[in-house]
Amino acid sequence: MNEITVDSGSVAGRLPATAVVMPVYNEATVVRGVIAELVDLGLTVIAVDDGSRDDSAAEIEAAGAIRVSHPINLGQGGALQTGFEAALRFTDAKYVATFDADGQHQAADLLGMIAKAEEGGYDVVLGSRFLESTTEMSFLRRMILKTATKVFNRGSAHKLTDAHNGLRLVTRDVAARINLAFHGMAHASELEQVLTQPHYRLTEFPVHVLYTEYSRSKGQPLLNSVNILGDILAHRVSTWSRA
Ligand SMILES: Nc1nc2c(ncn2[C@@H]2O[C@H](COP(=O)(O)OP(=O)(O)O)[C@@H](O)[C@H]2O)c(=O)[nH]1
Ligand SMILES: [Mg+2]
Repeated sequence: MNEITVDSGSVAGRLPATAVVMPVYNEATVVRGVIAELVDLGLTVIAVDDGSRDDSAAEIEAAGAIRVSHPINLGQGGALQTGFEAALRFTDAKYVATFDADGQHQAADLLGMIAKAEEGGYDVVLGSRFLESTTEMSFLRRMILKTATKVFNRGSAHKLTDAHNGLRLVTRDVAARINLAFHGMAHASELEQVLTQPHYRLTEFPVHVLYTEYSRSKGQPLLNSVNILGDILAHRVSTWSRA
């Protein structure tokens, strides 16, 4: 039983059981703190160590998460699929969330999303960086993400303001219907497509994503964004050609 109060309201007296699926790849320097904050709030964290070559596995265990490991790197999509399956198998969670391991997401935003799902009876709550303008990012990244979202919305029953956000919350029933076939980064559009089916009660929730020196230094973030756009276009083309 955890009393939680968040900006957007409160989950009256009780935090519903929520499993947080966290894809982890070489995040040893930060992942312990990110997990510990969620565990301290009463959330169950399922961290999927995707063949990390650093000490992520030990850090995950020290932080109190359930660790699931891939012997080789399957990419973020594969890690999320493993995480959804583990959440269903090892917990009785009412909700399953996805949350990045690198400190870019805020625990308070997740609590707000749980509160919103509880109060509104939503099946799917998707984090959005563009509902409120608290997230600072470069002009180029903003343009790429907005373009990717526009392309996504053309074929989607639910119109989103941010079609590629790693902070999401779904009910257990929705989680049970997720079956990602794409393992690499292409899962992003695939997952969002599954989650925006017309019969789902869906809403977005404003989230603040931190672009830190660490998150920027990890890889090629802008190139990632271009890849996302490519993935979404490729997915759309394959959907159209099958229609
Ligand atoms: N399991 C797994 N997680 C990954 C992989 N690549 C990235 N991640 C994780 O996915 C999350 C988001 O990745 P990140 O590189 O920060 O992407 P961005 O913030 O969307 O640009 C982080 O928690 C990473 O540790 C991967 O190959 N496998
Ligand atoms: Mg990141």
